[in-house]
Order: sequence, then C-alpha cells, then structure tokens
Amino acid sequence: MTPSGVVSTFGARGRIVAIVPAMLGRFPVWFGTPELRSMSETVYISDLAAHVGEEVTVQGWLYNKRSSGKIAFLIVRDGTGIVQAVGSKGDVGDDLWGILEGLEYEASLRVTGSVRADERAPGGYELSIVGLELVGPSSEDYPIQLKEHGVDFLLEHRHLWLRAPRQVAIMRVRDEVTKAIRDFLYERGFVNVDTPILTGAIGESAGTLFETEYFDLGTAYLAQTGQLYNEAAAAALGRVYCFGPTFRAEKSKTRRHLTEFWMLEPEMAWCDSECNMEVQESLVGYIVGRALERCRADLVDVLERDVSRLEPVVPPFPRISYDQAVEKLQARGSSIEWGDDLGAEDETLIAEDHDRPVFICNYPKGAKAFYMKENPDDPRTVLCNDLIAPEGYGEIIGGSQREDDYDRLLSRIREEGLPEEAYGWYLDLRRFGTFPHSGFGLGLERTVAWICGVHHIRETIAFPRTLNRIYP
Ligand code: NSS
Repeated sequence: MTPSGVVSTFGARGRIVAIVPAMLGRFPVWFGTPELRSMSETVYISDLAAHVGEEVTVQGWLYNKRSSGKIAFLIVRDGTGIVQAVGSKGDVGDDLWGILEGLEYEASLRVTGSVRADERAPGGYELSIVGLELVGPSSEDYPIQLKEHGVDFLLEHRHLWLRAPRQVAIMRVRDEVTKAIRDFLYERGFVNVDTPILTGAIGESAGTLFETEYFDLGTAYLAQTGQLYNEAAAAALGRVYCFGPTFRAEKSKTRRHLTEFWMLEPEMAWCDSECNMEVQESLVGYIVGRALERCRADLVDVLERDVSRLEPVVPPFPRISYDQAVEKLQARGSSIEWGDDLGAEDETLIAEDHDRPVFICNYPKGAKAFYMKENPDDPRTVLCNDLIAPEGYGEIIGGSQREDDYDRLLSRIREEGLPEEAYGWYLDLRRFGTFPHSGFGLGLERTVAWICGVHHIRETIAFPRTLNRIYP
C-alpha cells in the first residue's frame, strides 16, 4: 500500500496499470503516484487528434461501458468530448481486468493509453488502455440511467442530469451565444454597465415582483430589468448594456417562463425605434451565425437540430405593425381584439409566415410598460417592438423607444399607480438634458432554446428556477 492509502496494481507486463482505493469511504484522497503521473502527458479528449500514436492520460468520468468478457470498452467523457478506451483481459492482467469490469457509471478516473484514430469510435479516436487510476468510485444506484426518465425526476437530479451529453451541448451553445453577444456589442463600442439586482423601483410591472425586506428602508425588489438604470448610464456613455439575471414572480407554468432568467439589455442614446430594430436584427443574425459556425457538431450531432431552419436567419427581418397582426389573426379565426396583448398561440401563427424572426411593432399603450414612448402618429400606441422567433419559440426580444418627455412620463407613472417618489431619479433624466433613446431586452434562455431546438427553456439554464422548483 502507498502512503496515500491506495493500492498500486501491476499489470501483466510488470508496470503499474491501476491504482485503486484501499478503503472505500475515505474520499477524497490523493491517489496519484509519481510513476503513473510521469508516465504520460495528461490531455483533454478534444485534443486527442494531436496525439495519435502517443501514450497519454485522459481524466474524466465513465459515461458508459460494455464488456465481451474478454474485451472491455469504457466510454469516458471529460467535458470536452468522449473517447472509447479499450482493454483486453489478456493484455491488462487479472487485477486491472477486475477493476475495469467493476467500474460503475460516473466513476471518475484517469485512464492511460495509446491513441489510435478510428472512424468507427465515438469521437473518432480510441485509447488502448495500459493503465488506470480510479479516482472516485461511483455506485450502482447512479440515478440517471441511459433510459428515458420523467422530467420531474430529471429536474430533481439536475446536478447529475447536467452531465448528460445533450445537457453539455446546450450549455456549450449557451456559452457561445453569451460570448457572441459580448463580442458583437464590444466591437460596436457598447460599454457594459452592470445594474443592481436589489432595486427600489418597479422596473416592468407590479404584478411579478419578488420582494424582500431591506433594513430600515422598507421593501426592495429583485430586478425585473436593468433598463431604467442603463437609461441613466446611456446619458453618461452613449451606448451601454447590462447582461445578468432578472427575476419575475411569474405564475405561468409555460415552456417559455422561468422566475429567474438572464437578459441582455442594450440601451442606446440618439437611437429611435427603427434604429433599435436594426441593432436587434443584426445582433440576432450574428448570434445565430456564430452558433452555426462554432457549435455545429453540438447542434447537429448531439441535439439533432435541423440547422436548415437557422440558416435563413439573416437581416433584414420582416416588420409588421400590431394593427396588421391583429387583422391577420382575426382573419385566421383568433378571438383577439384590438388592445389585447398577443398570446403564445397568436405569436406562433404570425411567425408561421416567415423563415426568420419577425418584428411586431407599435402595440397599444395599455398592453405595454409605462416607460415606452407615445407614437406621434397614433397616440393610442407606443413605439415598441417584440421580436418573434420562428418555429413556435415566441418572443425572444422586447424593445422600445423610451418616453423622453417629462410630463408624459410623469402622467404614465401616475396612470399606472406607481409610487412617484421612487422615480424621482428616473424623471431627472428627462429634466437634465433629455434625449431620444431606445433599447431592448433579449431573453437568453428563449434564444438558446430556439437555436438548440429545445422545447422547454428550463433545459437552457444550469439550475432552472420555476414556480414550483428551487431545488437543487
Ligand atoms: O419584459 S420584456 O419584454 N422587456 C423588458 O424587460 C425590457 N425592460 C427590456 C428592455 O427594453 N431593456 O422582457 C424581455 C425579454 C422577453 O422578450 C423574453 O425573451 C425574456 O425577456 N423574458 C423571459 N424569459 C424567461 N422567463 C420569463 N419569465 C421571461 N420574461 C421575459
């Protein structure tokens, strides 16, 4: 036994081939030995192509295995990819063979082997096992098996479900979308200004607020939006954005609603409603292009996304007015009346006519938030837009030109019954050098769900928060 409490196992050819814990239940402990560690270079699975013919060590988790009784196939994943490691009973000797056969799903291990290119192998490469170090054994009752599970069960085990290849692919697409957003804005001179999460003023509407006590100052709300704060920042920096978690106590249990979701919110001085839509369409075209370029394998091979549905997503996007949308919907049998907000089914119907996202513009005042600018051509409506994604994914962006007239904004705040004193600072922006400005909010999870072709947005965030779930 080594001083660290592990057993080194020597293979048939007289070298260390396996290091296994002497006593289960003493984890975590350090299992490495200088001999095994110095034997080969440790590499990521995604880098195996550069090591064909060499002996390397891969560290990861056992995703799957099978054995013919004479040859064992381990499928190992490390987050960057998967590789098949193959060991034959004759070559590895009895001790290591016993370990290979006894490995449970999700055991963590370091496996050393020579790299072979093999088109038939998952990932295109194979390791011929010469050594293995069992770092953390798993147990036969690993809850996520390779069969179908109900969604409640999966959500209850989200901390483990995240390891599934499909979930890993979605998280990678999400990361690419996030990076694409930041690159797009950075390249165009936007400045990232982080806005508070504990706020004193209602940002969107009173109906969906999470409240918390705030010392002697009464109630604070979790931010529904960073927009109001970034209207102030836009007067300092011109073009800004915030990108972070936002919170809505939505009672809706739909595939499009979370209580905590991430929103990108650009805010632009000297930009009207049309300019706002131009930025939105070029941003969305850019994001989709980046996902197609850099996540194609995840989208096509793992998520089985029909990417031909994403390829037409290039600007310009069609624009229809709210009035036209209502006429279209009524002609198709919808019961919508002028003045109502569009429901999910209405949005799907409108989107069906187009191969790329569609803007619906200038909604009635009563259907939208208090800060939107009155439409000079039809004061019953406001200068705003929703961007509706194709294939039933619904609204991914809500945007508007902001009311920049002090008196009109004040009367909207009063009409909505909002506490005037909380908006003193916001009204100040209209007293001290008011300026035309616009912005929008893009829901990250809805965008990722659409790009990935995932039905419910809860799969697009690592630990979703919904009406009836706060665990894990
Ligand atoms: O309510 S929004 O339409 N608009 C705003 O919050 C503005 N303050 C944004 C701005 O102009 N700066 O929300 C924007 C987007 C919406 O289109 C959805 O894509 C997403 O945020 N959204 C949600 N995603 C997931 N779950 C929920 N509950 C949710 N609500 C909005």
